[in-house]
Amino acid sequence: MRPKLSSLVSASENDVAAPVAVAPSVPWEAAELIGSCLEKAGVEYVFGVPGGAVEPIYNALARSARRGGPRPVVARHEAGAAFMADGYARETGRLGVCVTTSGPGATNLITGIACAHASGVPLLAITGQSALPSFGKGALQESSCTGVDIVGMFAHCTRYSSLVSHVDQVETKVVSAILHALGNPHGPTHLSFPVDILRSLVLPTSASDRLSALVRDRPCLVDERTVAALQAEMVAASQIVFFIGDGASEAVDSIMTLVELTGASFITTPDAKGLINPHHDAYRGVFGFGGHASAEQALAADPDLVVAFGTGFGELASGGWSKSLMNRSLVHVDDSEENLIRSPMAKLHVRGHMRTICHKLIASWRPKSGHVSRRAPSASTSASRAPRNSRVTLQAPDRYDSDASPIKPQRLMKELSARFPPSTRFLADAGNSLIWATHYLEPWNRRGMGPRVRPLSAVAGERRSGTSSWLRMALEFAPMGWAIGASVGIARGNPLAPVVCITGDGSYLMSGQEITTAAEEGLPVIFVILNDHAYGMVMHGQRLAGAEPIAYELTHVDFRRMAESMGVPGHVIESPSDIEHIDFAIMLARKGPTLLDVRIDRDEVPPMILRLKTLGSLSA
Ligand SMILES: Cc1ncc(C[n+]2csc(CCOP(=O)(O)OP(=O)(O)O)c2C)c(N)n1
Repeated sequence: MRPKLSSLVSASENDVAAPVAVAPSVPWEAAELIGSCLEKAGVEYVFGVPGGAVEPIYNALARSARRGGPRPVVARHEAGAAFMADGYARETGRLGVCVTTSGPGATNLITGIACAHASGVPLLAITGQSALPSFGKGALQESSCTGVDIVGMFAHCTRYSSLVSHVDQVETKVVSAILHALGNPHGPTHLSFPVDILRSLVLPTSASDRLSALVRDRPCLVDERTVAALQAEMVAASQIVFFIGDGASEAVDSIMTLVELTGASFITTPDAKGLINPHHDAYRGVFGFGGHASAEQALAADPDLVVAFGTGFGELASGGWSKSLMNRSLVHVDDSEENLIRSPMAKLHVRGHMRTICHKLIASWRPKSGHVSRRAPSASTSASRAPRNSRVTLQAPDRYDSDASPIKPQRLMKELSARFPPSTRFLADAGNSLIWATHYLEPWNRRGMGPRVRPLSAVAGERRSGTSSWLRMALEFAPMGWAIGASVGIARGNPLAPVVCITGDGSYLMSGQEITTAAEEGLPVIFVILNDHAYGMVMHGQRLAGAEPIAYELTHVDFRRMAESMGVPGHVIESPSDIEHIDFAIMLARKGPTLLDVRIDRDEVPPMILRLKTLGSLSA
């Protein structure tokens, strides 16, 4: 039976700006109408690559940019545009929008849209089409159902994909696509517009009148009965572990309060590490891919209650669906039905708005007699550079401190953690970057340092999104190059926070051209390339599995010179001492990107055994 949900909080969940577009009383071009709907939905930027079939949209964006409305950000490849829109949406909580021309522009976009689909990121993809009367006649770059069927292709990786075949559909379909993208669960949507439709004149209807309010005011529904059941479980339990997934971002400050009240310890998925303070004394590390033995031990100690917040238990997040996590001690708290159906073995599912659920648990918390709450860690202690959290065990602590040359990737993570300010947004790309960052990156982020500390979103230099994270990754689809585009989108969405993109040389050779978009936009993104002249993850995977050593070597590239040829300053780092010669203050003050070409010790083995086991390359 579907549980009854009640609404506790009517406050809006989004910080979307008030609309400024004014609808004319005379007909206007459909492309203008699209721009006005985007503006009502709080859209500031449209990431994309232009082309003939979307020329009317760029014309509309040019006019909108002049009056301070949505404006284009031009990527170098359409997948990069989708990754930028993805990063922007994750950082701001707003809708990410990307636009491409028909045919190859649209097909280039697909990897980025598929990635957003796998991660549940709210995007709207707009593609062009040749004019309706030309369908079926072999028009240039035709992508209708009689050509390369782009609406059909996107149907498999979006929540809504539609061809707008009449001008009177424009407003309704744009509103539908926006609301589907921002609905529950979030995800990408797609609209394809024939160029003659974009140029057609249309009178606005009332379909988008309520769009701003619908986007802004999200109900905070919870299932009261199961919240009470969880409350009882928590009071009865003597040992509680919280398992935090990346879907728990809006609730994480409240989860930290629950950690203090209940004395629970907590672990995270790799992509939720950025939501918490890794120096918190109740933290036991990352569970899953690239994670820590201490997190596994927290579950192996057989806690009587494991409460999972905001996770779909994907392969890399769940340690390959580990039985130590997915068993009868599990309670799953989530607002996503898609996530909830992934934990059928759980003893309880608590469905609803996670922050509201946590507020209810906090308000009604009555500990057993004799129970002592954990003392909130003090912000001042944490802000000073105390020793690292010894409760989170590292695979190779000696490498973390090693002065050896070439620089160890573990030591590089230590340096990145220490050298950038707490507000920094790190991104880790597919490949070994993701593993090294998951395991070894530990910046001094103050999240969860006691109730008197302002939440992360209120710290100077932070922009309110309710989804702030200091470490982002695309854990589900994991396309190489995601972090490169996404870092541009995050920087565009939050110009006050430094952005550090950790990527591999293989990924950079695939997508590094987007650095020129960062330069054009004047965005302070630091691109850190783990240069091992190899597809390192492939090389180590083959070595660990005893497979044929093949197809991993890459050309030696001097990425600093490559960056300099694009007008971007760069540094080569071969040993830890090279880092001393870099002026980080100057780098951070720069209105534009910087590239660090780090020649790492490529023989260091990242903690990646788990993936090989689930692939069947190693015996379990
Ligand atoms: C688009 C795409 N192609 C292929 C892969 C498979 N893959 C995963 S990691 C990897 C190697 C990445 O090499 P590099 O970017 O140099 O990073 P490293 O592992 O060396 O740090 C490959 C080929 C992928 N994830 N995405």
